[in-house]
Amino acid sequence: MKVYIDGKFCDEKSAKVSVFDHGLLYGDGVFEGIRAYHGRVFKLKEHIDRLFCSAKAILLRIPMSHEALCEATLEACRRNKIRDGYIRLLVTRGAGTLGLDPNRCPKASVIIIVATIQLYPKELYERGMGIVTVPTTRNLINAINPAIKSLNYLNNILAKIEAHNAGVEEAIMLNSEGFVAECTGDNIFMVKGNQLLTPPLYAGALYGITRATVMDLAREAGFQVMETNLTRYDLFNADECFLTGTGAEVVPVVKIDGRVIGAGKPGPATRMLVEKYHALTQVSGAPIYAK
Ligand code: PXG
Repeated sequence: MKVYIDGKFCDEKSAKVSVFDHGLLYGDGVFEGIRAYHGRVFKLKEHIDRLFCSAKAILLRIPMSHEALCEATLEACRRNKIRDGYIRLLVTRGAGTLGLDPNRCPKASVIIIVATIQLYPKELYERGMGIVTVPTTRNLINAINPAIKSLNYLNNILAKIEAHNAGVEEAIMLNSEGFVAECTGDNIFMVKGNQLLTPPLYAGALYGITRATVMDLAREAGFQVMETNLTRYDLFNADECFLTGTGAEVVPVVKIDGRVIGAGKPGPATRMLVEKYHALTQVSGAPIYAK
């Protein structure tokens, strides 16, 4: 695979960053995880928009325009002859000194890695997954706001380890007030009657692009979609629950902390959204190759 680093493509073996890069030293940077389907990059503009918002929040100047970054992403797919895949785009503060001061990092680095994607097993979508709430809480919004997709994911990684220790793939993270924030790399939703509910951003959720897409699809299908604080009690008593994310798409959840959710199998609203989301990925996105 060819990796884009600061305007050049190099072989993955020689794709290296400096040990003085503040992305490595301090997790000082931002990133995006993007998918390509059928020769198109899904929601490319939305991902680049969010990258710029994350960068703005940490006072990181991305040394490229929005358009140039979209084009570099498409070119990275072309160089790797990708039609379906996963794109990891990151902007680090760049190489500096061993001290914290970001002013000693003259130029941010832009890296684009294109890869194939490791999907959850198909049966997980058919049977649904079990998840648990973990002890590691979400970062405070007045610390590193979780809306920033920063390179510092240790909070989420700890929660992921705790999920694995409990024998499941994903973890529900609560915020410091005890409300549901989201999972380690996915947003969370519950269905109750005709309502589709998900935690608001101020609860410590990421402004998920899959989240926004699924909310639109649900509204079109006649659901009342609301962002509201949720407790574990609300989730336990939901008709249906599912997770959304670029990698996972829409994944049904059938068990939370040992409580069976709804009928214990993926429900009709979830199945409808899995299908509608999948259908949308097949027909929309920024074309990688000229027609
Ligand atoms: N919450 C968090 C904390 C995320 O990192 C999502 C929700 C879903 O957002 P999108 O925009 O993708 O719908 C994410 C993004 C992984 C992995 O390897 C997943 C994400 C990021 C980094 C790695 O599973 N998901």
